[in-house]
Amino acid sequence: MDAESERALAARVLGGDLRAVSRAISLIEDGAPEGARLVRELFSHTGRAWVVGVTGPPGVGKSTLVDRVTRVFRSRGRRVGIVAVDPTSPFSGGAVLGDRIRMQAHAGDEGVFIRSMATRGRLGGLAKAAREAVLVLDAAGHEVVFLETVGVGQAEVDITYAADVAVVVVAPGFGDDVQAIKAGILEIADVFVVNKADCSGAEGAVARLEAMLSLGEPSQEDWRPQIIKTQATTGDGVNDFVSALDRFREYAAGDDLRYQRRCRLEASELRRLLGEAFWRHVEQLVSPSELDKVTAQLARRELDPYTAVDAIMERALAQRDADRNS
Ligand SMILES: Nc1nc2c(ncn2[C@@H]2O[C@H](COP(=O)(O)OP(=O)(O)OP(=O)(O)O)[C@@H](O)[C@H]2O)c(=O)[nH]1
Ligand SMILES: [Mg+2]
Repeated sequence: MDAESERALAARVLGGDLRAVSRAISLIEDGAPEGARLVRELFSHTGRAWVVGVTGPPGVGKSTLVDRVTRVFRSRGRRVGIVAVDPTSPFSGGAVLGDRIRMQAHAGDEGVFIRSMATRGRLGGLAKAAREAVLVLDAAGHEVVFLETVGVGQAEVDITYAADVAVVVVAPGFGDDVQAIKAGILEIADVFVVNKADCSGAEGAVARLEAMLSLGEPSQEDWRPQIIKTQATTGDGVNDFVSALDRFREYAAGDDLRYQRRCRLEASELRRLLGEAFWRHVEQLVSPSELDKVTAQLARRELDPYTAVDAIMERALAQRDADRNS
């Protein structure tokens, strides 16, 4: 793809063309340089979407809930984007089918864009791809973007970093419900949902969450995470959930919290991109066999890792100076 067609694609994304959005996300998912250049084109047009991170154990009803909430935002005339990460988790094989059913529910509605992203064994790259997919949806004019992840590992915590509000969903009897959530996720939650309120044990799950919350540090000093009970299949409690989201949005705007969180996200993105860029630079400079030699020296304790890093850094910087002067 040449620069001109990339700019054309970016322009179509900005115009809200959903096929262009789909193509752009594919390029990003492939990790192609075109994806990075697209982000460059689009970035200044982003930052308007309200990003709702929804995470929780497999099968608790996250997709069903997002679907319900999407209907509410559609009735308010908002364009909604949904990025569902790891639908092929080994814990819930049927989820891709579920996503397909859900896409049918909004079929023909140009105001809803749904995209699933599989891990395909590259967790590190997934947080980046998900974050950039959100940027594309944002640039295309989606006012609300849901970022659904299965909350089982550190990668999901990282992904939730890209959200303006973090929602954790649990359900009674699901892998010990509350215990199944990774500790780090409890701390980032702004709103809790106990879904499947029709199933026995929902009250118990609420009580266990309350107990856990009283022990841990809240995500914000003066925001006590709310616990909402829902039955996503019927829509019961969904309005309460939307109200909780609205309240948090107001709170976050007033407190400049949204801006602070974005600073935190951009700081970590910047660090990650710098690391990647520096590593690419090193790879051009130091051959794989040389790196193998260093690795072997480290393993044999002939060299310590800090000295190794210093030496490589110095070489990279010296090379840059030499390139400049030539
Ligand atoms: N009884 C009951 N079942 C529900 C409720 N909400 C969702 N389900 C069912 O739970 C199953 C899983 O729902 P999903 O929405 O796919 O759950 P998920 O958390 O997105 O699942 P993964 O993405 O695979 O982790 C489906 O069969 C839903 O119909 C509810 O409130 N009550
Ligand atoms: Mg799902």
